[in-house]
Amino acid sequence: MSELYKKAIEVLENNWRGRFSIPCAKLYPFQWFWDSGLIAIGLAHFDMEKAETEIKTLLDSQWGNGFIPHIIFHSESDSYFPGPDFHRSDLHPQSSKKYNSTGMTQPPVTGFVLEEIYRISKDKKATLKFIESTIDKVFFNHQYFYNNRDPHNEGLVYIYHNWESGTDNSPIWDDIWDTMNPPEYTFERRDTTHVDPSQRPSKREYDHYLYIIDIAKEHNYSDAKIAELSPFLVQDPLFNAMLIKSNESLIYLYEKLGKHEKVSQLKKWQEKSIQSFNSKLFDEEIGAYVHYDLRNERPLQFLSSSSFSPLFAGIPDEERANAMVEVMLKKFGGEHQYLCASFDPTSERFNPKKYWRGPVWINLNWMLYNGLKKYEINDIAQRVKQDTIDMLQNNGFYEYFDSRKEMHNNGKAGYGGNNFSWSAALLIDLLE
Ligand code: 9WN
Repeated sequence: MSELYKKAIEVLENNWRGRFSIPCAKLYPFQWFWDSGLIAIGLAHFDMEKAETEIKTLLDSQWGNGFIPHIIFHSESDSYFPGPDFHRSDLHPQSSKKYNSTGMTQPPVTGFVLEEIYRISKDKKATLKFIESTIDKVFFNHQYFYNNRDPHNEGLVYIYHNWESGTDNSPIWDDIWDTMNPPEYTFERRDTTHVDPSQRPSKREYDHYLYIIDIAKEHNYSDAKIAELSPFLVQDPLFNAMLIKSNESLIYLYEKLGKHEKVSQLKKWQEKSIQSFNSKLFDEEIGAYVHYDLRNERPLQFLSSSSFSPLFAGIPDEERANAMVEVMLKKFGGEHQYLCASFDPTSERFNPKKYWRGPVWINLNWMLYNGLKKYEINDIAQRVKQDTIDMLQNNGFYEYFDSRKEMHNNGKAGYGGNNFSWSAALLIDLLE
């Protein structure tokens, strides 16, 4: 076992809180939806019981309507803002009676995480039993999305907040902020006491984030009202690719379990989703997938690492996949760059140090690696893998990394939180 692998295990063990993992001490002291799923993949390699517990705890937070929140506030903590008192998700009539949480969600990774855990397991029979006890909750979550987040019945679900995207202050959202003029809020930021403010979103960006929550709260988090009124209503290629990838895994696992009743519904969703995804979200001019602003009925024509995430879900055909990779290499893959920046490095909105406005994130790299392998684009897949290992090796288990190679000479090119769980978890999976 290499030193790096051992350190990754240490990070995960330190971030374990008995029934779930925190993404990062102080900065993110609770359980987060997509972090939890991705962390479980790493845990499964050395402690299957913890991996299963992680997922069970996450699914235990599910609401009466199938919704799963983006943060589950298991404990009180004054090191994070906004907490449960600001979110007030209890206003929703079907919210969890057991846990405090937010009233927004995150990319639905759980379906494919169950398949990953099954792939990793050395005791398939026992793991299948665990999957049997949890899979219906994941199906219920997908049903929530298709029934409540797809107003035009297109098979594409919307997100109503940038925190639902997981790519929180992507420059893509700038176009939406331009359509809004929220009040100036008075509040105490906590993130900027843990991390250099130049690597985090601005105060004005936070005003927008809080304002969207206030609109949702005013209507007790009613999905119908949010669809009608939220200034942020976006069909996100990353979010929808996660749903499609998870649908595919649920089909595979239900068939394995010999439970065929749910499979026909999943296949119906899947067919419509893939069809609309390819016709509505692919941008011929850009040569990759882009976000669609449903509130203002317009595509948001920007390249980001989300543009390539459909490879992971097998959405483009081979010809399109290969053409997309050419676009990626041209814009993101020069010899002085690590793959893959989170935003188009040739754009004037690119910022190599700031959160989702440019730095490389390990979860998106992990998806890209697996997506490239799926299409047998093996040389680029190997490059993504090696770049990922090098960045972690040179700097530590940071939250995000500078994509410019020259910045990596002194081990200070890791940004955001350190000892970050999914960076460790997905490294473990890459090294296996
Ligand atoms: C808000 C926990 C989360 C990740 C997100 C990442 C960041 C939170 C924040 O941290 O977002 O959800 O406070 O900045 O952007 O992807 O899930 O690691």
